[in-house]
Amino acid sequence: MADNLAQIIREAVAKGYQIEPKAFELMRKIAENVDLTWLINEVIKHKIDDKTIRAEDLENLMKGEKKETVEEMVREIEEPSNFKILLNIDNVKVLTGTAGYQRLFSSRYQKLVNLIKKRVDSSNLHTISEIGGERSARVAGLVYSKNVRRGSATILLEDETGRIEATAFDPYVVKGIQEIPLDSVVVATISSGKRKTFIIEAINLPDVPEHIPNTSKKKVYAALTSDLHVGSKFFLKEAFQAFIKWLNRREDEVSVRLRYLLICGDAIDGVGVYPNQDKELITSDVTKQITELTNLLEQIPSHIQIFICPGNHEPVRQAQPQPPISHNFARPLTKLPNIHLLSNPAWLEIEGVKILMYHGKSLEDIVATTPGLSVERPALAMRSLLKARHLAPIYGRRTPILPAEEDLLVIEQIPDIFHSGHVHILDSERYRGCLILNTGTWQMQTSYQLDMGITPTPAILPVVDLSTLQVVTMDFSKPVMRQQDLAQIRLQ
Ligand code: D5M
Ligand code: FE
Ligand code: ZN
Repeated sequence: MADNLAQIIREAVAKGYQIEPKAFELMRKIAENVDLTWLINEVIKHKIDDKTIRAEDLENLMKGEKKETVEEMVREIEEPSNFKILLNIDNVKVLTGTAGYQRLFSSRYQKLVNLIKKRVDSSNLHTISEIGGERSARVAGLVYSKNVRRGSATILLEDETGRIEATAFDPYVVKGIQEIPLDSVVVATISSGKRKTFIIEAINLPDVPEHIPNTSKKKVYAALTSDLHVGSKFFLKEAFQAFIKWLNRREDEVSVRLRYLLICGDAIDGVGVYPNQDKELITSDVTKQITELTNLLEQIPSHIQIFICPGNHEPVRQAQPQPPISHNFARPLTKLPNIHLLSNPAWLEIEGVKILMYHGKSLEDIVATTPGLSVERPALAMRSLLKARHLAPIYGRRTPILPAEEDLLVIEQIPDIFHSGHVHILDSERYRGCLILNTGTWQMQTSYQLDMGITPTPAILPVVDLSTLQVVTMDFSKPVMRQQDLAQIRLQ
């Protein structure tokens, strides 16, 4: 037995583990009665970062406090996956021209007013045509324009009965107006001022109510990511492969219990997306880029369900909502049974957790027009979208919006997780029970981003425990390319 003990200890040390003296004592005592090889292997399997074997580890296992062995965990994860695709937009009735946009905005207004009516006491909600009496009136309207000055802010508000120009002087209300995206629907309390002017006494976005998020009954993890940019010279292939290897090794609880991978747009780099992009592409053939993406994703264990929505680099219509990548391009991907191609945006329910995926193009417009917001904190810009209950409220800037019968960019339900990318900076926030995650990128800084002053946070993967909505981040940024290698690529 003593020989056996010495052998077991040697093996554990060779694997990089230290054995605490108390643990050593305990092992000596129990060596006669317990299968020590099994026990130590089990302890090691349950360890993630900790490299010390302690007496408690052994005791807990023997007491059966660590109820599950890895085999049990694996059995559990082999249960069928549990997800529903709640909204996948691939057939929109497209309209044209001004009339098309009028229909779209009317749909937006109706949907948001219905949401507002559920949220606030709507008994005294008036139309714009009814404003002007002695008393102040509450109206729901679309912010057509706004002009924020020092000490006051004027907005032009529109509903189906007309338009009204009204001004706020209260500093709190003026600040509120600064944060309201153009073309969003608000509830404003308006009173009459002197000489046929109107005063805004209060103004609010529809917002989401505080809610207790849905969570999974089982302990399962979902990896949320975006912006791989496969095909770009700046795609960090080695780092992404390190992620795939980690998934396959299944050495820790997170990788064992990881059942879902969400890719929120820009999976490939596409072509003709920004000036001189071709100089930064490994291949300017989109089909080859998709094949390369497929080659990577097929190495992911097949029990992991993969959901992919398009971004502004995919070969699909740019006007939002965007359909899933078409079969023409996606054929290699569709051969993998665990891959699900979704629209942008898309709604999912995974293990009971409601997830909104939206690539995030409109974040550029939100950041550009809202004082205090910046690309460094994309989760705060995402919070503005949640408050507006709309994924791309601002019309006519950098986010192309499709004229359609129905506005499918309204955030009609309350997500438990709101997932975006595009900005290439990992960031998260909690807002009223909702986990907001902007999931960064696997692409190093491009020359374009260098010019724009955008410093990405590549190859850091957030993984969400769906039973608690807690996030752990896995850092695959090493091995990354050295800066001098990058400089060389830029020079080419
Ligand atoms: O976007 C990567 C990053 O570059 C993201 O932070 C937005 C920014 N970006 C992209 N396009 C533009 C334009 N046209 N103006 C300003 N900033 C932009 P990606 O979609 O991966 O190229
Ligand atoms: Fe991107
Ligand atoms: Zn993008």
